Amino acid sequence: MKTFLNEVLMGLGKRNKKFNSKWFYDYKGSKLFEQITSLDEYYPTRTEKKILSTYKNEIAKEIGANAIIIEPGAGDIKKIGIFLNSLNKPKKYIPLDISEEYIKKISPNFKKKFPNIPIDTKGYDFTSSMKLPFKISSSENIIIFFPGSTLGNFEKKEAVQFLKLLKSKFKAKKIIIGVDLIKDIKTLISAYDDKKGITAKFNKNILKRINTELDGDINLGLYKHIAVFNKSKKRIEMRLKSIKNNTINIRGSKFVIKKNEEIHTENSHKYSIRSFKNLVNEAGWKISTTWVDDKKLFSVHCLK
Ligand code: AVJ
Repeated sequence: MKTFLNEVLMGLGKRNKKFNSKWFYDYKGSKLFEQITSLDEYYPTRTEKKILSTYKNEIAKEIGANAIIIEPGAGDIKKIGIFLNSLNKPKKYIPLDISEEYIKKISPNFKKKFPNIPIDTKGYDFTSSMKLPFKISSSENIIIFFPGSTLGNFEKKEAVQFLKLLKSKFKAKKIIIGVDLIKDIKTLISAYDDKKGITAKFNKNILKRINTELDGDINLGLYKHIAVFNKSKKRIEMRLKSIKNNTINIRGSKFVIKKNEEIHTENSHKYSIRSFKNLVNEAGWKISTTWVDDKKLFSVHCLK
């Protein structure tokens, strides 16, 4: 199994050091991400919410009756509520999150707001090969709700694989998915490098976790948050840049980090409607509807 320890040791052992961005999300990291979503610079969350609310009836029509809605990486569960009351007899809502502690704290709120909709909250890493923590039957109207442009964290190949997996493993009939769009670089970069420094804290949370959970000895003050736009790959990359030569010790393994060396911590791919369509088709899905805001900052799609 790929544990946090294994992946961190592997990631630091590489010439181009990197961590998987899923490790941001312990309880603390999930809280920090919640703060990011209300920053002025971070346009995706509010824009996507607006799209979901403007088109909730059309979305409900796509979803159809008696849906079982599964949300991988559900986080604060704030988006499903936007269109839930527009749905025709939704059967069940299954939010999944890598931080069980966080999602279990969040779900009572949902129960209060929607007492008539059964919710089955699970701590589950949707990128793992572990078997699903719930029973599923392909005769059900299974809908995957995957907002937030979480798909953007995957490399292209992984994104295709994941979309395929939603059919083969999750038995999805349709997918409602949020995808961030390519736009001017300034807007993109400031969304990932905010003035208040919340994104910097979020990025460094991974170092903090290494220290507390893996007995690491990283001096957090020696690392600087940076966000750059990779033009050829059309993605924001977050990195942690060391300002001095230093060493990292983790349970008997020692790593030497040079001044100005960077640890790559996240990719956030941006798409055009066309490049997203190509990706979707490669995975055997078709776009049935696309909804965007008037500034074309963000997109929501129904795949079938
Ligand atoms: C939760 C993956 C959609 O990529 O925009 C926010 C995470 N990272 N700020 C994104 C994130 C830095 C976010 N996703």
